[in-house]
Amino acid sequence: MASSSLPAPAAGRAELLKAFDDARTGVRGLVESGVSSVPELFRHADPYASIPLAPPGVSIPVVDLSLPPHLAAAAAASAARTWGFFHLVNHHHALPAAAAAADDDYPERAFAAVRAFNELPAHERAPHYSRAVDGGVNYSSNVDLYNSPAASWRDTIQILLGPNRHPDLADRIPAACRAEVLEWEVRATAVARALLRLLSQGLGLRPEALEDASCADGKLMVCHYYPHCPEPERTMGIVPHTDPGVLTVLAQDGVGGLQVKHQDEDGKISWVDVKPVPGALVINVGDLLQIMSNDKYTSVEHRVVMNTREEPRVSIGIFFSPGKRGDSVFYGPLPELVSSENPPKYRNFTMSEFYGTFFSRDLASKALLDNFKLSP
Ligand SMILES: O=C(O)CCC(=O)C(=O)O
Repeated sequence: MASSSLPAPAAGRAELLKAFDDARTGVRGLVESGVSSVPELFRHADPYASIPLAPPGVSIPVVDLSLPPHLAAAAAASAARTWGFFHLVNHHHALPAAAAAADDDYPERAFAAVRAFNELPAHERAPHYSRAVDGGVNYSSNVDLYNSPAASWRDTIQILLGPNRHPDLADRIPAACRAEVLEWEVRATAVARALLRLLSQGLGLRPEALEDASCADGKLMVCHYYPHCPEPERTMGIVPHTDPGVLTVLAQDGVGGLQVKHQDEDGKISWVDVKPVPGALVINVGDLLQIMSNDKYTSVEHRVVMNTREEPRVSIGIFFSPGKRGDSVFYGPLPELVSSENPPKYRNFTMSEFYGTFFSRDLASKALLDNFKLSP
């Protein structure tokens, strides 16, 4: 009997993942091919099904960069301690006056450019598709595609902006969004520096303490594109996770979907919608800042849920982390913050150990901090 008359054996998950990756067009490519349901590879069992959504009206705190620095520092420190997340308004105050006045079309111009790249015809996107990190830029779907139990509904351009910026970095960024994402980098970096000064002050340190520890020099930009999803309740945009770095500066367009896990004063845990606020950036504390602050600041789980809107969603995050790397540079709780009354809660480690641990897990594992925790 001819073997072609037998039903084809069901392809295994590994083969299906490879076939998806080999198509080189991401989740957007699935949508272009007309899928009307979420393929099995992308189906998630909600690990947090028992955690309710917070009632409307509950939202992350707001920090206003136009306030006098001591008030802004107090507000940022309080938000970093209690929520690990906040909206930052009047962020143009971080820019030199001339730049702030010149053009306030950002980050919207960067969103439009990232959307334009993702909506190029498949044959124009595919040559950029790669998981290789050595050139400093890659466009792919799900950084943890081969490590996670279920893939998520998003495609991403990753750009390693520092340290050790590739000399040809700009040329490697897709032309459709090159100028705009690099302009956004300048603005977001000024914001991160201003916040690091406020957060240092909030710890009772010199304003320069976190910048001197090179915390604005490591920069990874992620430009996420979440295509419209035919069955939003079956998948996720990004699974619950904490960010590994020091500080994340995130710009989101008006579509929404980001949620933060929050425990209120009565101990009740819920998912809180981070509704888009025009003109505001979303800022969050990463695992490294929780460690460096010896648990004074909190790195909090967040996720992106899909919604029924027809439009795709775009967000652009920059993860700031220490730029000083190498086997003789150690990080841990800042020495100024530990004493015999307040002993260190974490051991010291190098950045290569830290990121080696981060990349060996799937994004959703929550135990990154536990690898560095000292027993009480
Ligand atoms: O797209 C978003 O709003 C969040 C992205 C995010 O959490 C991440 O890139 O780690």
